[in-house]
Amino acid sequence: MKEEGLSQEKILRRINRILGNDMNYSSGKILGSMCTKPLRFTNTIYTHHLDKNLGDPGLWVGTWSLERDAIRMIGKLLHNPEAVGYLVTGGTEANLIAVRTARNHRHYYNTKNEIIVPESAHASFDKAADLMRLKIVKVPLNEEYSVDIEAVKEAISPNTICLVGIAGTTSLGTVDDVKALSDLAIDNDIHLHVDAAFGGFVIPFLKELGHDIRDFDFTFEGVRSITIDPHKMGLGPIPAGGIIFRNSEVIGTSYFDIPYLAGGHIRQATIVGTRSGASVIAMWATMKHLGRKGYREIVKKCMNITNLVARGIDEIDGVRLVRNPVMNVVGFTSDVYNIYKIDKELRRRGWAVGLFPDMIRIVVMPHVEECHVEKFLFDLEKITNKLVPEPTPFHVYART
Ligand code: 0PR
Repeated sequence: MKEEGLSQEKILRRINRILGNDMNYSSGKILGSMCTKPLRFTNTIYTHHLDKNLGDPGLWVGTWSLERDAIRMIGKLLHNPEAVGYLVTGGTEANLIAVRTARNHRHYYNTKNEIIVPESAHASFDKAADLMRLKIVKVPLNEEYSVDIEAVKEAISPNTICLVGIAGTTSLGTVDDVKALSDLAIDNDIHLHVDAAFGGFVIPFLKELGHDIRDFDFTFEGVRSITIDPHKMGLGPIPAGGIIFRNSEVIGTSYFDIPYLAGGHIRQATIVGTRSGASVIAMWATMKHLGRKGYREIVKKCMNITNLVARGIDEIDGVRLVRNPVMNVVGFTSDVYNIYKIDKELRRRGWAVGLFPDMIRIVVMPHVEECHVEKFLFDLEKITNKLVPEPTPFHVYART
């Protein structure tokens, strides 16, 4: 930092110049992100409340009451009016809190140490296992890319403290058989956590639109907690993740006492202390404003465009869908071309897709329009026409 500060105009000019290097959602080139542009209304509200800190909720009792109301709204979406929880920094923190709560269960604290997750689980579970020194057991997927229930059954041991099911996997958007997982969790008295970070704001609306998609929420007795992220398909601002518990008893072993706060003594189960009130207020307002109808329309548009992408990929020689999309996530691969080279060529043309070990992922978020997808398919076809057939060195998984 220099002794003398710069003028605001000079700084703004510099910011504009530097941020010119950022990508932006409106370009339509961001095809591999699970975040999107919030509504202008959401942004306006967010920027008005940047000083609100839910780490000390006694000072911000109005904001705090909006958080409880937002959690109630999300709880009802997940068929549980008794739900309790927090809006946190994202899916990673939400999953950390869930695993910690499972670990703290009075029957197994300090004696049991294994969590069972599908192979498709997000890296946040590796982080949780690492931070809490738990053993993470990864269970293979079946032919439809959801977790193999028989394999979960076999993996359960006297040391298991938590089963994880995913509703909207990071790679393909598939939904695990949460009913079967719930039965296993009840039979074995294990915490079942559902990671619906992405699918939580998609599946309920797909159901309302008549899609045949699996249930995943508190309707199943064994589900004790759910991650559902506003800053993905909830159209909330960053940061906004959600961790929702079946009831206050489930979360009861996870509180830390923080007695000295300016707003008075609280109990807190979040990982972070100081926490964005602006995110909570903006998210509450976004849900109130969109209502189920608003979300349904957004999901409908995303699915229409998803179907366009899927059909388009199907029609291009040399590439193929990994599976029919269940929600607005599309995975494709190639038996003819090196997909890492396809990814490289797409990037050269400005497309930001997701590259997984064996496929390329597209997420059709609300900022993706039909015209973007048409341009993308045009480029993809051009690339495949130009590439020399060559197998993908799947063992490499590096940008070539
Ligand atoms: N659970 C699932 C199922 C997820 O897909 C993700 C993130 C998380 C948990 C963790 O959420 P946070 O990132 O909020 O902690 N899924 C995205 C992914 O890894 C995150 C993302 C978002 C990546 C935007 C890229 C991007 O541009 O693909």
